[in-house]
Amino acid sequence: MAGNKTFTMIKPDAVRNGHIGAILEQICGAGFRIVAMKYTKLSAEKAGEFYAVHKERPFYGELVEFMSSGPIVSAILEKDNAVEDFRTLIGATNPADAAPGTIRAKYATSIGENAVHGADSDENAGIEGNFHFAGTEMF
Ligand code: 3AN
Repeated sequence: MAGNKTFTMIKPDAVRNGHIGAILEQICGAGFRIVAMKYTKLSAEKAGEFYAVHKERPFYGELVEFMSSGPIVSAILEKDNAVEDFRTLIGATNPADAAPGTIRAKYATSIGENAVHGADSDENAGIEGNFHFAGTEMF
């Protein structure tokens, strides 16, 4: 059965462009409940660790540099079928392919700077949520 939690980050581009409020409104309006949330900045080391699965990809260096370039909002969200429903809400990785109305269609500027992250499986949602919130009380 699909799990009821996912992990997200509002990425540095969306924070810089002033979209935190609009993105959180869209997330909550779609029925997600915030279980944990923080405004923080990843070091290059931490960003590299978070995206270690992409280490061999040609864009890894660029991705790490971008994700550590400014503050982010990270959060754990709760909803039935959370991972899949959140991926639908954010849209395709490349904003040019993202369905109209999705968060990436509205706020992403490129495939690399694509406004939000959403975990791609229940297993990764757990790993990523722990990476950012281990030891944090959940509400
Ligand atoms: P998603 O975030 O939609 O799951 P992934 O897992 O394929 O996409 O990629 C992780 C992150 O790597 C993306 N959110 C994006 O920021 C970056 N990325 C993916 N593909 C490219 C690319 N071709 N060029 C630059 N950055 C990319």
